[in-house]
Amino acid sequence: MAIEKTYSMIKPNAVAAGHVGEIITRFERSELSIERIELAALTPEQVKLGYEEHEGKPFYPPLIEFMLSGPVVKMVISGENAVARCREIMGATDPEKAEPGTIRADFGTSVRENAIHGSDSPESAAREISIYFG
Ligand code: DAT
Ligand code: MG
Repeated sequence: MAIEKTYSMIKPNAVAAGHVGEIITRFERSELSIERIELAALTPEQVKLGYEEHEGKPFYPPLIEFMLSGPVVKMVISGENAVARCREIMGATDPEKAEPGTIRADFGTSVRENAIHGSDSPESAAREISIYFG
């Protein structure tokens, strides 16, 4: 199995609600490692580039606005199959469809405000680490 890196970020709703510690604990208790972590306000340029694939979709403008509504916690997470494993720990995009015990099931409040982001491939991870960490 491949050792990979993935990009993850705790979204503004979960930071504002005070769930950062609990979310980080889930990664610390997993076999994955947090390599890098930083609380930051994103720039409009970062968010637009990060979500470029969704430009033109109806949910895109409110998504950009939401991601700029408060600070996020940016992370680089590494380990075996980190991309897929991180997405398992996160749960499905829609918190109502996410497996019980996943981060999105427990801390997501809507499809948009689903508490956490995780890259969808090693290529996206490399791109997103460069966008968000520079
Ligand atoms: P994921 O974050 O699981 O990779 P995605 O890449 O399809 O999901 O979408 C990116 C984000 O956009 C997602 O985390 C929340 C928002 N989003 C996606 N579909 C949505 C929808 N139908 N309504 C509102 N927001 C949506
Ligand atoms: Mg995605």
